[in-house]
Amino acid sequence: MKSTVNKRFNKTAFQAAVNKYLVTKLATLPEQADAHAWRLAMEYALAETTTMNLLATEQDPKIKNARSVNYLSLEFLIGRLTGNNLISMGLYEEVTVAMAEFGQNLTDLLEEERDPALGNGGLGRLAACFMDSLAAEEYPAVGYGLHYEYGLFKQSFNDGRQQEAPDVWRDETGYPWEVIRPELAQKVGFYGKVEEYTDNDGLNQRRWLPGLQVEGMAWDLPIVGYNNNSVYPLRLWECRALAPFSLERFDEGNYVAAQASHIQAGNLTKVLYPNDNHDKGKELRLMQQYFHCACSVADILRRHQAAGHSILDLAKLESIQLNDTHPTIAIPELLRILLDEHHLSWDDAWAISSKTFAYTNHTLLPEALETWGEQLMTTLLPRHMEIIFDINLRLMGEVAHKWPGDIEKLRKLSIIQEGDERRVRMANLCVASTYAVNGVAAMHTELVKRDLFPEFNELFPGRLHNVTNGVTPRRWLKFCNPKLSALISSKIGTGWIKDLGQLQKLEKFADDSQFQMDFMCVKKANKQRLTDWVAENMGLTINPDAIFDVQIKRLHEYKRQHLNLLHILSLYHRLINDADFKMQPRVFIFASKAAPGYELAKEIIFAINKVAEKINNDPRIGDTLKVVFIPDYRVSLAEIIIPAADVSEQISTAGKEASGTGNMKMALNGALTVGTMDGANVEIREEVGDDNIFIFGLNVDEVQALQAKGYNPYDYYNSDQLLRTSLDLLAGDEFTPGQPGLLNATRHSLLAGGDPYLVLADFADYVQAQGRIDKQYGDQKSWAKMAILNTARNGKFSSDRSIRDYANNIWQLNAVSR
Ligand code: B1N
Repeated sequence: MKSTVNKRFNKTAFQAAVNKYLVTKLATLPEQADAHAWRLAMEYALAETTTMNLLATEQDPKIKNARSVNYLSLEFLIGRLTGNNLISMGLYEEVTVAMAEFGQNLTDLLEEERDPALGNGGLGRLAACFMDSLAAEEYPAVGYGLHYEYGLFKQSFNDGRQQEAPDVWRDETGYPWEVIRPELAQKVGFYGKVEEYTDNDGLNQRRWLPGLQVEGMAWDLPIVGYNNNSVYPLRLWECRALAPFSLERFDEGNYVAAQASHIQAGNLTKVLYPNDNHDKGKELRLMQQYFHCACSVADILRRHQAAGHSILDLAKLESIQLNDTHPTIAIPELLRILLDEHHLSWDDAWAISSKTFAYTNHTLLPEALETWGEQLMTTLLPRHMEIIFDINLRLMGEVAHKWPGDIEKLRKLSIIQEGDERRVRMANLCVASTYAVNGVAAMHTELVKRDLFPEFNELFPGRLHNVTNGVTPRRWLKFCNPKLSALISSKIGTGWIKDLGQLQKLEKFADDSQFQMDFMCVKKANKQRLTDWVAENMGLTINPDAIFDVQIKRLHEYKRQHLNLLHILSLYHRLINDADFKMQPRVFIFASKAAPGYELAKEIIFAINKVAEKINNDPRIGDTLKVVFIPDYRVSLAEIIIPAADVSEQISTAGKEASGTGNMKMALNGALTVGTMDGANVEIREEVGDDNIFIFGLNVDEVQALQAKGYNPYDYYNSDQLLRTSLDLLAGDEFTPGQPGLLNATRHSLLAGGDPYLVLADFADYVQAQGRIDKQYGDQKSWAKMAILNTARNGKFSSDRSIRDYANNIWQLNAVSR
C-alpha cells in the first residue's frame, strides 16, 4: 500500500492546530469552548491537510496533462463531510483519540455538523456519490456547482402540515471545509445585444455586448479520495453583484432592463430551487443555470490554457458531463467563446464542442423536461439564442436528409417547439450537440431509446448508452453502518470498501446460523439506534422488534406514498374489524419533503400524518401497527434510517422512476425490497434473485396498455372491497375528528382525479406482496438468509462501478495515481 495521509498524522501538531483555531477562528479558549466550537476547530485543523492536498493535486503535472472530466450539476447533495473525510483520510481512530484527550467525544461532535443540502433528492445525491467515486478511483475530475446561500428548505410539521423554513447551512464563522479562490473569479454577462463588426482581416464577426454583469466567486470543497493522495475540487460558484454595478456598453433600453434586474442578479445563488422532477420555467432559474455554465466553462478553458494546451485540443483533454439538461447552456456558451472570441469557423468550433459534451438523462416525466421560451432566451442570452438557431438549422438539415419530405420528423426532432410561443427544448439540444447520451438504469435507457428519443436513436446510432446508477460504499455502508461494516470485514476483510463486488464472498455464510444471528443482531442494534432517535426527537415509542418498513424519498404522486398509505389503512381496518386477522408488528417509516408549490404532495403528507396520529394512539392497535413520519428528511437522517430498514419500499408506477438510488442503499444494508418492475429495481432483482425480493404490480408494458385502453380507477374501487373500505376511511372524520373531508384531496385524486399513476390498479397485488413479507418475517432464519444475500449480491450498485462505466464507455478516461 502506498503512503497516505494516515501515515503522516502527527497528533501533537493536530492538537496544536485545534487549539490555534479555537482562539483565532472562534475567539474562545479550551476551557470555555462548547461542542460547536470544538467541532469547528477540529474541522479547520483537518482542512489544513485537505486544502494542501487539493492544491498539490491541482499542481501535479501528471494531472495537468491528463484527460479529465468536468461534472456539471446544479445540485450536489453532499451531506455532512467530516465523518466521511475522516474515513477517506484514514484518520477516524487517530482523531477519535486526539479529541478524547480534549475531553471531546468524536461521535457527538460529528452529530453537531449541519447538512449542506445543496440538492433536492436523487439527482443531487448521485452527483455527490460520483464525486466520491471519482476521487476514490483517482480519475482526474472537477465538479462544478452553485454555492447557494440557502440549501433545500427545512421541513417541520404544524398539525401534520408541512412548513418550510430557510436552510442556513454555513456557520456564521464560515464552513471549515471550503476555501475561497478569489483568483478564479469570473465575470458573467446577461441581457444586452449582439453586434456585427468587421475584424482586422476584413471578416464579418459577431459579438455579444451584455447589458449587465455579475461576478462569479469560486469556493472549493475538497473531495478526498479514499485511502489515496488525490483531492479533487467541488467548485461552487457564488454570484456577487459587481459594485456598484457595471454596464460595459448599453443603450437606454438595456440600461433600464439592467437596473430592474440588478437586485435580482446580485442574488442569483441565494437559494436552491426546491423542485424535484419538475420544471417551473422561472427566469431566475435560467439565470442561475447560465451563471453556473458561464463560470464553469470559463474555468475549464482557463485550466486548459494555463496548462499550456491549445484550444484546438480541448476535446482531447476535457470531457464535460451535463447532469440532466440543467447545465445545457454550457453548449452554446462554449460555441460562443470558440466562435466569437477565438474566431474559429463553425465547423471547427462544432468539431470541438460536439466531442466535449455528454449528457445524462434522469427522467422521462414530461413535466420535468425543460423548455425555455424563445422570448426569455432572446432577452437574457441573445447570442446564445442565435447559436441555438444555428445548431437547429444544421440538425434540421440532417433530419431532412435522413427522412426526405417528413415534416412530422422535423417537427418532433426540432430544438424549437412551435406553438403560440416558440420554446427551446433543452433535451433535444443536448441529444443533437453531445457525443454521448446516457440513461441511468437499464430499463430507463431502453425507454429513452424506445419512447423518448426513438428517432434520435436512429439518426445518431451508437450515441445512446446505459450507465446504471450507484452509491458510494464509503458513506452508505462503511460510515453509516459501522456495525455491519465490522461484521463484514471480520469475515471477508476490508477489500469490499474499494471493490464492492467482494461482498459476494458473504454468500457462503448465508446459511451459517451463527452469521445469521450476528447479522440480525447488527440489524437489531441499528433499529434500536433509530428507535432511540425517534423517542428523543419525536417523543414517540416504537418497538425495535417490529418490522421496520421504510419509504424515504421525495414526495411525488409517481412514487406512490399514497399506495403505501392505502395499505396501512387496510391493515388498520382489518386489525379492528377482523378478529382472525393476525400480523407481525410493523412500523411504517416515512421521511419526505414535498416541493412547496406541489399542493397534492403536501396533502398526502398531511394525510399520512393524520392517519399516523390516530393509529399510534389507538389502544386497540397497541404495538402492532405504528406509523412514523420523520420530519426534515436529509442525508444525515438517511444515514440513521437506512441501516435500520427491514423492508425497502420502491413502489413507483412502472416506467416512471428512472433509477432510484435509495433502493440500492437499503438493499446493500440488508433490507428486502418490495417493489415494482421499475428503474434499478429490475437490476436489483436480477442480482439478488426472484426469491430474495418482493416484486408486484403492472410492468411498464401493462401500464402503457392499460392507459391506452382507457384506465378507470372506479373499476377497481367498485370491485375490491378492501380497497374501497381503505380508501373510504379517508372520506369521513376518522382521522380528523369533527372535521370530515379534510383528507379528501388524496382520495379525490385517486378517483374522480383519474388516478394518473394507477395506484388502485396495483393495490391488490401490493397487499398480497405485503402479506408474503409478513409471513416471511415470521421465519427469522430464512429472513436472515435473504437479508444476507441482499447485502452479498448488491456489489454492482457501487458508484465506483458507475464511474468506471462512464470512464471506459463515455469519457475515455484513465486513472492517475499520485
Ligand atoms: O434522478 C436520480 C434517479 O435515481 C431518480 O430515479 C430520478 O427521479 C432523479 C429536475 C430532477 N430525475 N430528474 C430529477 C431533479 C431536479 C430538477 O430540478 C429534475 N431527479 C431525477 C438519479 O439518477
